[in-house]
Amino acid sequence: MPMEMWIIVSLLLMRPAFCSNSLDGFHGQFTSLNYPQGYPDNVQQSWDIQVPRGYGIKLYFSHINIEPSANCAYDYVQIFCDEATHSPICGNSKEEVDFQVPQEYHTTGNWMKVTFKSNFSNEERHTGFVAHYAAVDVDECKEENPCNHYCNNYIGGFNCSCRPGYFLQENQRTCAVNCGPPSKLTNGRENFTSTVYRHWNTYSCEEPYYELEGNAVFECSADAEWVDVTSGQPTMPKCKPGKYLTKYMKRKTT
Ligand SMILES: [Ca+2]
Ligand SMILES: [Ca+2]
Repeated sequence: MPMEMWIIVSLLLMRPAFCSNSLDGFHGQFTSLNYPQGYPDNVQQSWDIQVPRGYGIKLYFSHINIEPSANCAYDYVQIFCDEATHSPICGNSKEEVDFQVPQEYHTTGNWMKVTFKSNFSNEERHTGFVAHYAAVDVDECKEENPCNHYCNNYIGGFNCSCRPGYFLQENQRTCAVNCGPPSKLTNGRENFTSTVYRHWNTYSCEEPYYELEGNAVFECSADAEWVDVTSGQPTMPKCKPGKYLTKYMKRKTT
């Protein structure tokens, strides 16, 4: 073989093996390169695991045999999930007494990344690892407590429900009472954007012919009743004839 060819072949053999994989099933298994024959030098592998929304991921290793080194500086497996990076893993789960096969890893999000990296040498053969993952339900009611009344967890999701007399708001999370439309004011009008708990209604009169007597601002209370925000009472204000109208009426009667 000519010299040039030898150089090309040597460079190809030395070239790091990059490999990126996507896994999107409900469960699966993956291994380091060439498992169980022993992984090569200069390997970089990564696995992006994605399960459907509403599920988290459980991951565990059934076998690990990676060249041991201080802080796993040489060769290692590493896990990224829930915006956190876990410590690198290396060593041998079978021979080393002190080595503990890592416990299961759990995510609350539906994505996880696993990377494997080997450096330029191994003094002896190391078989690598076997990892298993599965989609598991996330109990959103425990993790987030997203509902203000009842939270109902189910596999792949959750929903909220309300105590009697309340209804679920558009956000599908919070429960509120509904006061219904506020009472009409003779010679006046109502001004409100919503009729549910804690929303306000402001009365006004047909100025300048009528003037408001009493308080203008009412709130939908927890008892599903419009109450005056100042007094807490449901006492309605009134629209009384104003100066113009009083003069006009006087003129008309004289
Ligand atoms: Ca190595
Ligand atoms: Ca769930």
